[in-house]
Amino acid sequence: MPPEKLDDAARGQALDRLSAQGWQHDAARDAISKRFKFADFNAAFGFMARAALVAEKMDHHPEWSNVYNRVDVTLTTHDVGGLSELDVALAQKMDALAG
Ligand code: H2B
Repeated sequence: MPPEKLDDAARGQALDRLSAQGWQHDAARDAISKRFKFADFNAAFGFMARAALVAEKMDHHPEWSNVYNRVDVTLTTHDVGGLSELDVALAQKMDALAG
């Protein structure tokens, strides 16, 4: 089943929850972003390694970059040109992995 773009009600509900966890919505792209900060590079890269395995299992992949202890993540569903449930699910999994 291909993902579906969230409708306005579902997007609003998801963003309410995600913004409380530090995710920001880019309305122009219909994407969410968060900066994760860790103690050091080892912790940041460990998070990326664990998140990469989750992303590959979901077949849903982040746009992200790393500088030392920082990981900047943007999630959107390229196939639908905006947010889908997959982005919400991956965001929640990333938050759980980041502890
Ligand atoms: N990741 C993201 N973020 N968006 C997508 O639309 C997407 C993906 N599509 N990973 C998947 C892969 C698709 O290309 C494969 C063929 O399922």
